[in-house]
Amino acid sequence: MTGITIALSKGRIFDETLPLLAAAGIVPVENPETSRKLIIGTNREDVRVVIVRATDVPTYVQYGAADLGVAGKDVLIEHGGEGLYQPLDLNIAKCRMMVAVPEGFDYARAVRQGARLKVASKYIKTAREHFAAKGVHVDLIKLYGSMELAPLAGLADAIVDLVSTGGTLKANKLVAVEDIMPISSRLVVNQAALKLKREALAQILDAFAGAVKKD
Ligand code: PRT
Ligand code: MG
Repeated sequence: MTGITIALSKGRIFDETLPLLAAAGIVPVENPETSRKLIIGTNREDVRVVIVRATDVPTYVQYGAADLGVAGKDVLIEHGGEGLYQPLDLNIAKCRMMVAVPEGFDYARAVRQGARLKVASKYIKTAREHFAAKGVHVDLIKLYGSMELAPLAGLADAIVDLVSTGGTLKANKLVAVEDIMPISSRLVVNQAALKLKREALAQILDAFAGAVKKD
C-alpha cells in the first residue's frame, strides 16, 4: 500500500486527534460520527484514515494494515505492544485506571483479611499485575463493557475500569478505592513502515510532537 494509512477509533480519540492531524496538514473529509464509511479520505491525496474499534488500533498497526494509529495506554497494555513503535504520548483522551467497589463495601478490610476478591474488568492484564504487586488474591472475570454493572448484579466484588469525571461510578453507587495509573493516548507506528516510509512519517511525527499540549 502506497501512501499513509492512519488507524483511529471514532469518538474521543478521533475528536482529540483532529487538531494534531491539522498541525500535520491533514484534514479528514468526513466525520465518522455521521458517515458510515470506515475508510475516510483526507485533503491529502496520500493520506487516509481507517476507523476501527479502539481495541483494534494496535492490531491494525502491528500488522501494517495501518502505518500509524492512536491508542489509549489501557489498550496498549492489554495488547502487549508487539511490533509497535510508541514514540509519543499525545496527552489526549486522559483518564485514570481505578479499582472501584459498591458504596459500603469495606475494601481495605477485605484486603487486610486476605479475602479472595472477585474482580470484573475489560483490563485483565492490568488488573492481574496490579493485584499481584499488592499480594491480593483475586479471581478475574473478563468483561467487554459496562463493568459498572458487575458489582450491582452480584457478578463481582470490585471492578477495574477507567474513570474520568467519576459520574458513571457515582450514578451506579460505586466508589473508587485505588488509583492504578494515569491513562492517555499514544501515537503508535508500524516498525517496518517507519523504515519504508521514513520521510512521510517523520513529517507527521514531528508535527504531532510540536502540537502536543503539555499539562
Ligand atoms: O466505546 P467502545 O466500546 O466502542 O470502545 P472503547 O470504550 O474502547 O472506546 P472509547 O472511544 O470509549 O475509548 C477510547 C479510549 O479513550 C480508551 O481506550 C481510553 O484510553 C480513553 N478514555 C478516556 C476513556 C475514558 N476517558 C472514559 N471515561 N475510555 C472510556 N471511558 C469510560 C469508562 O470506561 C467508564 O465507563 O467512560 C466511563 C467513565 O467516565 P466518567 O466520566 O463517568 O468517569
Ligand atoms: Mg467506550
